[in-house]
Amino acid sequence: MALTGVTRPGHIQLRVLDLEESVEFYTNVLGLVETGRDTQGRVYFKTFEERDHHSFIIREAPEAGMDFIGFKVLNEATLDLLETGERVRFTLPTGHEMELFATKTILGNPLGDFNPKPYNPGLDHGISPVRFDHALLYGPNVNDALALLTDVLGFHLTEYVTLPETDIKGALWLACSNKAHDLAFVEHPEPGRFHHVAFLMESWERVLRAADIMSTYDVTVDIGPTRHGITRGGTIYAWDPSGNRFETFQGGLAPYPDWGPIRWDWSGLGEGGGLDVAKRVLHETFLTVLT
Ligand code: M3P
Ligand code: FE
Repeated sequence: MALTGVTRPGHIQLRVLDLEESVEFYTNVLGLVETGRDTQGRVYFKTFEERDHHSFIIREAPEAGMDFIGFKVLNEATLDLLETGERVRFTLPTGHEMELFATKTILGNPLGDFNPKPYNPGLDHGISPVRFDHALLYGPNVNDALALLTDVLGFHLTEYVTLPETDIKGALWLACSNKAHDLAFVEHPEPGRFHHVAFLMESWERVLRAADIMSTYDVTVDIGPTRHGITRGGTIYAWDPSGNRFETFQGGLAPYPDWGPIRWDWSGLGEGGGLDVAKRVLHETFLTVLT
């Protein structure tokens, strides 16, 4: 498919409780590269491989969670079509702030873009994911968010879970590309809650290496290493020092928009292995531990 309109996740900004502790964590454990700080005290990061100036931003605040998520649109003309101005920021029906942008400073990466080698020692610093991949958000009105994201912004629904004893969609996986998802939601009474930010790993071996690194640095792990039935991605869920969950994610389905969504019911999410193929339980933390 041609990527037009909204093309991909671009960045996410999280709140952390202690800035320097978090900079140390995201630099040395995750292996992200710090690319700048601004006058508001925010710290910007990219993965080693990413080209844009930043994909991950943190700021210090009394409570952890997500400030906003940004998606890249193809070009300025797309922004004009969708709204107006250089950046479009709006609140989703779930209470989350989303912004669209067309351009960002490009730093490139140390592998270069001419006859690049596949390897550089920088790739081995910490977990060192390939890129910021997706996020899972919790809030009310996920079906209104679904309508907005599909009807206006061109996302397609790849998988969903129906709430117990109903046909009502209570969890959604949405893509603006042919990834298993670029953004996901779970219905929740409190608006604007954050479940996790996911970083793409190059391989299952790199996910297992991430588990070794988590053990080395005493990172608290939530689930995994295992595979999600939903998306089929290999995964670990773990927490940063502020309690924000992050995921090291790999592989998974690459659905075309014409496939139509895969349907799961509530037992499929739990005993059916939707969340955890190996254990086949609905881990309590999945529904209750949020920032
Ligand atoms: C994901 C994710 C679940 C499947 C999730 C797949 C939670 O990549 O967003 O964590 O059932
Ligand atoms: Fe995920």
